[in-house]
Amino acid sequence: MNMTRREFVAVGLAGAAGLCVGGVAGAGNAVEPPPPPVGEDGYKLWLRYAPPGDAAKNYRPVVRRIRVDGSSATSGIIRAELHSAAAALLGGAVPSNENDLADGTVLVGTPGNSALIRDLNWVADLAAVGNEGFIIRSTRIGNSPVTVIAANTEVGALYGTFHFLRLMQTGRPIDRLDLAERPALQLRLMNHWDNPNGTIERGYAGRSLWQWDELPGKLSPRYADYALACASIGINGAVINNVNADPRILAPENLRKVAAFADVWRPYGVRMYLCANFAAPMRVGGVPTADPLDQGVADWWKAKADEIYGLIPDFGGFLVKANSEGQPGPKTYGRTHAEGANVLADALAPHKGNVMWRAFVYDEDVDPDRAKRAYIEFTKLDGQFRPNVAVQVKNGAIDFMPREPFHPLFGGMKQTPVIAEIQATQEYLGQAKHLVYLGTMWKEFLDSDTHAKGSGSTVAKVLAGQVHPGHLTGMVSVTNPGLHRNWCGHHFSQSNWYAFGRLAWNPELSAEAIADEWTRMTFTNDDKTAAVIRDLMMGSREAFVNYTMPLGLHHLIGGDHYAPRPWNDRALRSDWTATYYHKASEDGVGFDRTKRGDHAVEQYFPPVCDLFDDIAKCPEKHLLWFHHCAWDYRMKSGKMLWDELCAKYQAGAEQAAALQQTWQSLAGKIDSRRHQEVADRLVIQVADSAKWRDQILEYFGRFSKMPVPRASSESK
Ligand code: GCW
Repeated sequence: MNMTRREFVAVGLAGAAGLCVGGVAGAGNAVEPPPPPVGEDGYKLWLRYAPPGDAAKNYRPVVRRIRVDGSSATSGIIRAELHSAAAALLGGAVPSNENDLADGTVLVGTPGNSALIRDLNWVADLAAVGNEGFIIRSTRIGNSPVTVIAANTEVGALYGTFHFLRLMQTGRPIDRLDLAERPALQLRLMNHWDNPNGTIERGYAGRSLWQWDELPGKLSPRYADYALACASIGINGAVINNVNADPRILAPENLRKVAAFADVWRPYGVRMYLCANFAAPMRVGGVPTADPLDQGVADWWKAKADEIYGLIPDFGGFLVKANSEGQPGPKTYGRTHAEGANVLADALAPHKGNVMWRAFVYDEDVDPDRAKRAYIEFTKLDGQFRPNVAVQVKNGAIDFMPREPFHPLFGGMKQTPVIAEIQATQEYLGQAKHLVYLGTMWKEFLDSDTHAKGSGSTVAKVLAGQVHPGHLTGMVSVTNPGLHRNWCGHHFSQSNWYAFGRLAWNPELSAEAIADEWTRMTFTNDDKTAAVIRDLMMGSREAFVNYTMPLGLHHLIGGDHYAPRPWNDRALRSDWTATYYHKASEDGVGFDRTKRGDHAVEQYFPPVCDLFDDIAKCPEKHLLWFHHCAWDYRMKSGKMLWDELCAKYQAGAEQAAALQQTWQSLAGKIDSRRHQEVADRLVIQVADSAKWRDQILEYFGRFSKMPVPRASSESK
């Protein structure tokens, strides 16, 4: 079994050796952090373990020995990671201490694999952190001061180890630790939209990581490296194929390939999930129908589930996109989404598998407004799903727009577990060309108050099962890695993978704290430089919104989902055009979803509903999502809507240019290769932001019939 993260180790050790020189030279002295290496390619993500500068001298007495109890593959991974990370961070190898305990030992284990940890008798504390949580404590065993990383399971110990390493990577104190963590959400999954032919739908970082032709015999070292990266941020599963699912993934020969992955990932706690095509009983099984109420269909799914669990005993379950964008589904047979989900759920239930049934449906016959359709369909079915079904809902009601109000199904489904689907791959957010940190966007979503059970019923609390208690909780991300050497295409897109994992573990973390730790781990621990990078990330999504779709505008794009196409009025469906959404005319712009309009606001609980409905109170960031406003509508700033819109676009383009300037100022502060690669993409971003500004304003100007006021910077 290959679980030794060959590439990471190779790169890690090379890095450690290279970085060692600076680290050792500076040992014991207050030294400047070593100069950044010249050519980092981004492969190591946030697991570079660069020496933390001055802080290292405080770490050495705490990390003088390493002792990882247990003989499983997971314990082996913990051991290898702690050793290679500590060597790199501290500038020299740290000996192991497998048989006794010396002062300054870091001890990792579980009550099951470690007598020392059992003897600590932390029964109640360990019970409180559950299966995946951990405790990290500076304590004494006998007379020896030690640091204990304890968990109920080895995967919990792995998460604790990464937490401990993160403290060192970010220069935090480690000498008086007393912390306990457990993940807020159960399902923390990557959703890959990878096709069997190696392409990735909406992928911007090269071809698929999965080498189907070579499997199951040959296992790319990247599979283990990928799992390690996931585990380092608490991600505990991956759906490896596109929701537009090729049914053949369920064919026996392909399942054997899938099982080979699952074997690699198991010790990292990354469980395997698959997207199932609803018509698979027909397309793979030769059953004459896929009607979920047909006994032959139910039997086929049951036998298929049994076959999968025979190969992958800890298989997680199925994700399904049904009756959406041409995919087959239960409605094809006059059945409901609940009936469709339940036939799969029944097949998985004996094995404790789950179904994630997507709410990304927008049948035209449900309602003329695409934003309303999923809510209408799914709230009708609330209570009809089996307990092992979670409805998987995108953060907003349309489709991963740069800014959307939260989807009203959050809080709106009271008896059915709802899990959130967010998108790290930046399909509508500049893809891998623009520097856009999405932590702020996801926090805006998670902190939104649904008022489902009074004030404080935030989306985060809904997801954690604290509003409508249920037993399945989770958040998944349509995700971004591909074969590109740096995994994500843009170095900063890595931060979105990272932020997803951290938020799925703890949705209450702040976007700023996540940006800060990612920056320190990924680029530099130098306080000043880290602060500049963090601040630039924090403003990046708002800048993107400003130069693309401010004030609640959405879907001003065409088929590539990248360039401005506000004039796009022809597509296979009207709700794939831009004009359907912005409704610009001489009398104004925006979609009237109020109580006088199409009543979409009524899908939200009061007072959210009234807030969105009242033009005077509606947050202006959502204004044109909910209101059709005259071009001379008076904004809170006192400006007319048209002038405000122009100002937003101008500010956005200026913010992109400022981002570029700030980045330039970091030359020499981080390694030159990554600096240059980001700089190259910023050239594109700045040019494209100006294009967005000019093309959108030119287009809307045809309706407003007003001139574009001079930008604030021009009027000086
Ligand atoms: O955002 C849209 C994408 C489609 C995608 C669909 C979905 C996989 O443009 O490419 O299909 O959403 O989420 O199902």
